[in-house]
Amino acid sequence: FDPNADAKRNKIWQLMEYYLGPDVGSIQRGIVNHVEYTLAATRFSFATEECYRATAFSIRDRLIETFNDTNEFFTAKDVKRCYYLSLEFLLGRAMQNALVNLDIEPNYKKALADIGYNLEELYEHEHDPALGNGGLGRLAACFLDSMATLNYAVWGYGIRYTYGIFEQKIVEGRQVEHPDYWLVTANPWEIERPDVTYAVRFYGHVDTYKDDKGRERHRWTGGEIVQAMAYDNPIPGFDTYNTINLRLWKACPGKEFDFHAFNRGQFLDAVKERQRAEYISAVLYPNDNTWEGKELRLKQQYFFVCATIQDCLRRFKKKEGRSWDELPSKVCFQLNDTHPTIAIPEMMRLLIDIEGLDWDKAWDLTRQCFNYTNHTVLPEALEKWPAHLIEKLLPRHLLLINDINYKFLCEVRESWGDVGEKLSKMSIYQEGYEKMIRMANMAVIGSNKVNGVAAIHSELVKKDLFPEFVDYYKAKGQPDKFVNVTNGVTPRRWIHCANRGLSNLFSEWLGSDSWLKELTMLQGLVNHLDSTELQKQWADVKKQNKVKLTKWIKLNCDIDLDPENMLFDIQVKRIHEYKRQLINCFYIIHRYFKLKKMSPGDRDKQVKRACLIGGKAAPGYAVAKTIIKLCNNIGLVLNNDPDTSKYLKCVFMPNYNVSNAQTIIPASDISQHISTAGTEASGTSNMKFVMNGGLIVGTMDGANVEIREECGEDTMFIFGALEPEVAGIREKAKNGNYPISAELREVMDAIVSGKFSLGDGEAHSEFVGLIEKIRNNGGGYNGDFYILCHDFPSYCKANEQVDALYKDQTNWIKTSIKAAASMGKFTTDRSIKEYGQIIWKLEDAERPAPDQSPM
Ligand code: NBG
Repeated sequence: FDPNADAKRNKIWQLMEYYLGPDVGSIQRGIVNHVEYTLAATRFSFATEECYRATAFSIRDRLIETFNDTNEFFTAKDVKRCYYLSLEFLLGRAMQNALVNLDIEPNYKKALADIGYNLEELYEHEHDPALGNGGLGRLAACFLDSMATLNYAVWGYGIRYTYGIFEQKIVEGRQVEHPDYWLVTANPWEIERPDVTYAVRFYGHVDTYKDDKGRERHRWTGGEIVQAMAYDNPIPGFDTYNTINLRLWKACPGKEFDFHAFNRGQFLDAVKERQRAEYISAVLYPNDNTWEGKELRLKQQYFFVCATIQDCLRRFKKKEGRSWDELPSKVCFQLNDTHPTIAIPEMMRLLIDIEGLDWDKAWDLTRQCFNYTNHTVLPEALEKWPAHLIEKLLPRHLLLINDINYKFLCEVRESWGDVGEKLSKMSIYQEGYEKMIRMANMAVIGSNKVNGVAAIHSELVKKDLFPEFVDYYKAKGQPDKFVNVTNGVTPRRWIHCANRGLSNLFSEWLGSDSWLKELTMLQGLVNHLDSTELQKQWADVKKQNKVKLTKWIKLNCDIDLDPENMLFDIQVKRIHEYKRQLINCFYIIHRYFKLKKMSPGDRDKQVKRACLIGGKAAPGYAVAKTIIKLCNNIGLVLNNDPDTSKYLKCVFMPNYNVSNAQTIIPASDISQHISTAGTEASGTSNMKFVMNGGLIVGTMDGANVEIREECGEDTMFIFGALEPEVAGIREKAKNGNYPISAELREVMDAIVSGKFSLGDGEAHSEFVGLIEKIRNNGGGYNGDFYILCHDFPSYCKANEQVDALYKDQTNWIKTSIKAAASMGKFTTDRSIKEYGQIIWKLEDAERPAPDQSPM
């Protein structure tokens, strides 16, 4: 107790002149001070790049104020906290988002204009932080925005990779990967915390010993120690004073130093050895929806999880007189896919070996604290680590996993008897030549709730992945262990930042900008559906966005589009066979052939289309890379054909990432979400497109199903087999019963004949390989696992329906408005509320408005 605390606080207040003011003058002072004192540039002349950095620092100052106060408030109220553990956070640029959420964008704009800088230009100076692959990482980023906005005491935890997802360049139609050294210009948004570090051990061995109470205990020693250092990234909420945190760990050399090596004169070698620690957090693995069993990846997983759980338990213990029984009411963890699942045995290790709890107590607490989100049912994405690798890298954890598994299987046997096959499916171990550890099984066994990310997906998780677990927990009185939380996206970034024209239109027609926090309010727009004024404004906004994208494409691809007259048809997402960019390519070729066969007069009656495709292929995914090459070659043929290029163009847009998405998505008339039914867990860009007035061509998969429910079937162009039909279609195909339409045959023949190979022998043999794999060669099983041939005819029909509706512009616009206005469900605010209520059981922890007066 400090009797002078109040006086001290008062004094500090006076010194600091209270909080930073939101007025133009205070903003300018902040920026110019950073130019001089942080950048050591001269305040009388600084470049735009310097202005960007100084502005970023000045915004960070404000974020730090709200971040500190929020945290102090959480601690004082001792609220329950949730920690979102993810190997990926695909944040996108921070500046505009921070200004919007802090509600000072207009004043920053004025402040900068007044000293000769343009705020929008500064936005473009920011390097896109891209610590994620695709939907899974972007979802985590949207979630952070909503967690802060909803005043939940949640923090994100992950890795501060030195290299984010690679930058994709297209050279001669092929993907070339460039390393994304995003920290090269330093990152003005993060707060380095050299004082927040934890030791993380790898390898070594486990001793057993008896403690003073005679209990058998384990001690993990030896091996290597690396240090995890924290970097904090403040995440401001929208329309609230709360700011939460994304804490990312960087791997650093351990604190101990081998003085023997030093004395032996091997100083440089010893330093080199230590430096290797940094390798752990060096690079994000560039796979989306596929698992790669690399030791370094497992090291990354354990590295960040070990530091995170230590950090969270330390925070829990900070309050005096805590009992461990309180843990589940104060702490919970959300596992973003199985990637951080090693956190479960790590928690057990810390509770048992370090805190001295007994096994059953530790397990009881652990099971109550963890929850697991599944993001895919694709078998190639399910993580399985060889038991011997875990044993080598994390010997203590292997013992704990054995205990967890043994005790769990005993429990099952107790309830069900010796049900051999079921037991082997529920076991953490997959037996065989090489024993494997199934991370998904461990996540289910160690979690309180398990959720999928869209209604159809959550059903498949229960039906196809974990049916035995579902039965078992039902019998044990936990029928609600498996739940659904449909994904969403944040309207702050994906409407207000990405499409200011549309945002202004919404606010004007709805009478306020409250829709940004209550997205269902968009429904109010439907009352004005017949207003020609609204329709005109709507069309204008779309036109402007198409013009902007046209410029981007001219700049990046040197291709001219006609934004006035062409329908913009967009498919942007990771390149993956299940996402079926190939069926899109087939249709584009088919459309081209149809145009070629028409008379010029008939051509003129057709809807003009620009088919825009973008996305990265995992560097090791050969088929995906061939698909990129094919897209590019189709573009070369079509765009240079004087007969048709006015009517149909095809562009592969390079380096699809968050900031490019913010330009691309608002410009769509239609977008393609055409995965084989049952393969896309949710999809989230589908939501962004519709909110921005684009219509969906899609299959009954992932969140498309729920979008259709909300917006109405008349707003979507749905085609293809339904999920329950897919297995039967594959079975029939195996038996040779698999027709291919004449239209598709023509397309395939053309590809095989070399029409799109452009004299490149290597490309040609790759293309032929693609086609032969899916084409039925004389009955028997064909390799069309994603049933492109089956879905192609209905896909063509869906595309014809697009043209028909587009020709009726008034109806098109009304449909587009109706669809966008019906997207209220798909905000992450709704998703996070569901997590908060159903899974985390969190209270609202809104901090009061800051008191500007001294005490
Ligand atoms: C992806 C799914 C998407 C889904 C995102 C976010 C993985 C493993 N899964 O459909 O493919 O939208 O997760 O839930 O990346």
